[in-house]
Amino acid sequence: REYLSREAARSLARLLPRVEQSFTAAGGNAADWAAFEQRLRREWPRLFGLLLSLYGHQYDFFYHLEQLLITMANSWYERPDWLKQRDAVREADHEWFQSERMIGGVLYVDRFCGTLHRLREFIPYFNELGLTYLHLMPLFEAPAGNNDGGYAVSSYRRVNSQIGTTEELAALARELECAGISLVLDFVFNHTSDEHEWAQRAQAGDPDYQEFYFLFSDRTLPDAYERTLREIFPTVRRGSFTWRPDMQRWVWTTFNSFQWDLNYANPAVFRAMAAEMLFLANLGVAVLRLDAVPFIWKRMGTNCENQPEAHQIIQAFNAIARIAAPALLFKSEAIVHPDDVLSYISPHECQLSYNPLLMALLWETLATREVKLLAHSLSHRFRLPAGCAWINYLRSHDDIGWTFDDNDARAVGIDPWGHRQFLNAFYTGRFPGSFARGLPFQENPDTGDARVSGTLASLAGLEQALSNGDPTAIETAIRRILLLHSVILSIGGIPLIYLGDEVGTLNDYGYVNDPAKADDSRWVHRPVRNQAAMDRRHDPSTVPGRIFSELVKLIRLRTSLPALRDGAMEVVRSDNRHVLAYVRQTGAQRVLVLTNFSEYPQTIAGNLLRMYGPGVELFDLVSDQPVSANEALVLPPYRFVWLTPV
Ligand code: OTU
Repeated sequence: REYLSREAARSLARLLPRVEQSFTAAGGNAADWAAFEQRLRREWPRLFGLLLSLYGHQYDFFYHLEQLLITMANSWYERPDWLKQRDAVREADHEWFQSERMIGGVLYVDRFCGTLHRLREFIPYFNELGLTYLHLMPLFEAPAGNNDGGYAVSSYRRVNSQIGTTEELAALARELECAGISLVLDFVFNHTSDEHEWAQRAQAGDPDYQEFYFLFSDRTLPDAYERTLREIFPTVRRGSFTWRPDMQRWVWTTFNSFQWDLNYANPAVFRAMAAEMLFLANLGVAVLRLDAVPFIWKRMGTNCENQPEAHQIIQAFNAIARIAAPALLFKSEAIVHPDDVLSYISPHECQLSYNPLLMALLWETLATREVKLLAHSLSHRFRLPAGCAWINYLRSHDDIGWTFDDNDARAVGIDPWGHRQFLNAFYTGRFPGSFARGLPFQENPDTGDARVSGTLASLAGLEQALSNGDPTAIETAIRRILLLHSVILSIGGIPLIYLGDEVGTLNDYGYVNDPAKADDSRWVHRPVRNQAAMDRRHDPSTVPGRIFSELVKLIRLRTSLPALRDGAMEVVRSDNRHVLAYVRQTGAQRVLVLTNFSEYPQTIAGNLLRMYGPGVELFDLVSDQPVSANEALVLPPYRFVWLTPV
């Protein structure tokens, strides 16, 4: 440790004059440099330690350090003033994202409205929903045809020309900010497309760029790695390597054959991606969604997921952001075992993270009508370190995987393997009595593993109910959709709405006619904008109108309740296996939330309401009704209450 701090100080003393010189030569002023230097001095011991551990054994380590610092200083110099102002505001209020006013939305620009230019017309709609955070799905250059929904990035700087320009994106970021909405974009940093300039230079034989990727001339190493690797997209292609006849090389491709994994053991890759990250930050991005974080470091003999170096790399990016783009936050996208999901979440790594466990278990609870696995898992897995927040979502552009912990399941009497088989059968409509219309995704014949595709509404029973024309079933499906949203709006963290779900968008089976999409069932739940439903959103006699108006009501309720800020949440007893109960409290305000996951009325004893509720005479904010804790409360099918004192 002493050695480390001595070397950190020594290296900074050597580097600072050169970095300052380059900053001044570029035209940077003294005040800006002072701000940069102050943050650099604060973060340097941490950044230096991480980089030394990752790359200190390289003969040219010091060269990479110097280049990295120059990149950071130049990026700070180029950072637009409005972003520097936002940096100052958010550094002073670094828990801004814990507010009860935070509501997220996510959409594909091309599928929602075609272009960035047109997206501006929908800002009033986003405001109507109360959005303060908007994630635009990948919109940069990508190969024509199949590009994994944009997750095969050919340039991190050029917007796909069909969607717009980089200048339009930067202008939109500012316009959104003026409307109170922070822009979220992906940082797809595990891989590039095979059409990225780096990959093309590698294909042309440039050895510097060949070292950006994992290339092998024969099967020796790929075979050795594959002994312990998991297959991510087994129905598209077996194994994790792709043969490139033009190069006579095997390329590491964890996902599709056109997505080349980057080699972060090479400091030049780390540095190049840091530059891309800062470019995105300077466009006005407030939160970067770090795609596929588990995969970024490979180690022979392991599954090459969640390696310690993967954490160090993200922490180093975090330190770089603190120095050169201080307001930038990271959102971890790790859809893995809950322990591993948690391992990425810290103020020094990713401040935000998807909550795949809550997502999967809400669907599990809808299928079983029993809350035991959800309540047990949440009771010991929901709490996060201070300064961090969950992103709670119901659906995303991806599949649903059953990522609960096997021992959590066994603890409540559930056989984990059999249960996953049941859930897949239930949500693909193969289980008798199922209300869901989903599709299997990536069924692996070797392991029996599968995941599920489908929109929220189709999985919650609306598609089946509408096709049967059954009014009771339609009502039930609407109740399920609202119940799920009630949980993500009240449980703690940032709720994230998958745009389209707010008006009950159903599966779109048309993707099978497009050869670039046909073998990826996730396209069933990536429909185009549902304008017809959006037009009916204010008409309470329609299904979209019912969902939209009640959802907006819940959103307004959330934003008016300080007790719902941050993530402090306590699961409490309901003594009813169909009812989830939790308490939210901030300062003096306390809210008790009860949710009935069954299609039958359920009773909660008065003594439990008195024990956990915020008083004896209560008020349910959802139904606008008084509730007395002197008597038992009967929750109608799929109903929920948010109880405050009268
Ligand atoms: C992510 O998902 C994206 O969300 C996907 O849309 C992409 O296809 C993929 O990366 C490649 O860029 O396997 O089924 O936790 O579960 O990162 C989705 C890791 C995925 C993976 C996750 C990945």
